[in-house]
Amino acid sequence: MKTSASKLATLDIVLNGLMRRYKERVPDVGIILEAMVSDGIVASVDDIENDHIAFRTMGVPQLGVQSFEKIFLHYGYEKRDHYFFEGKKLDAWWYAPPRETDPRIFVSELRVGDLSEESQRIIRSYTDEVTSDPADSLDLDNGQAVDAFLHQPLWRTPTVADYQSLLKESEYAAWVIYNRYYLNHFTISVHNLPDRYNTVATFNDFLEKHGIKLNTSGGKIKISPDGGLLQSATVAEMLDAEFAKGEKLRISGSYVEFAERKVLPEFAELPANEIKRKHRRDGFEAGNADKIFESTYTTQTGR
Ligand code: OOG
Ligand code: NI
Repeated sequence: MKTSASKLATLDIVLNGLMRRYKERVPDVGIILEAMVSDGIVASVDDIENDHIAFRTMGVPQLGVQSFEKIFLHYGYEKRDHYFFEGKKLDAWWYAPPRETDPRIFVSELRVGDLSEESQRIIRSYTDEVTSDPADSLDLDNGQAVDAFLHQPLWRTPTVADYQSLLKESEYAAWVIYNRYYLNHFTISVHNLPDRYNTVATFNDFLEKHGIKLNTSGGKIKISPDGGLLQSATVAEMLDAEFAKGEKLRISGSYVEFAERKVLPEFAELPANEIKRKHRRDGFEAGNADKIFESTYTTQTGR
């Protein structure tokens, strides 16, 4: 189905709002984009392709993916594959965009009911403040309203004690209780970059030369079993976060990811200048994602 021009214009407002706040929160973003321009990899930051963006949610009835996805389904995104992360107690889905130039979206959700009674009690004490699905009362055709919604606190500011208690059982839970719907990462597509930078391996070298610290969980390059999707990610930036009663704690914020999508075997003979997004490996890979989640985990940020 073709998405109307007005919906696409609203989607642009929402995506721009997300990226603007994300850049402010994650200094690595500006460092990487500026280095790509100054090293001559791209002429302008507008030439950089955003492979996908990602969000995290709490799996409680009135919130979670079923609520969050209403926003992007409205703008013409289509729900695709499901992924399950048993150890991390997460579900995730990805959404294909209405235009080839828009980022894919990856949304995950904590299986709250699988946590201990104590963690569930803590989480619900916050999420119960949201008494009905907030996406149902949001005017999705008002880009400013949606932008404000994505950056407003859904529940009260957590206490340091609750954050630390959650952190012990689920680093993901602790991340969401503080960071909520802030953009978790955006992803630079490397496969269309000039020759010396168009693989995750060579792009990682460029990043490390500029002092960027990479996630090492499962190795710096995460490779799908079919060999078609290669990913790497920075270690999340730390935030001086203000908690309830003015308490402060340094916690994980957001990070940046890099993706290389290889041309599918059936299109191997296509001339390079004819290769479009649809000719490359699409979607995600649970084994890669499992390691990328750890970009915000203390096992990576504390290295
Ligand atoms: C998402 C991790 C997974 C991917 O591209 O597979 C991911 C997250 O950290 O919330 O981004
Ligand atoms: Ni990602």
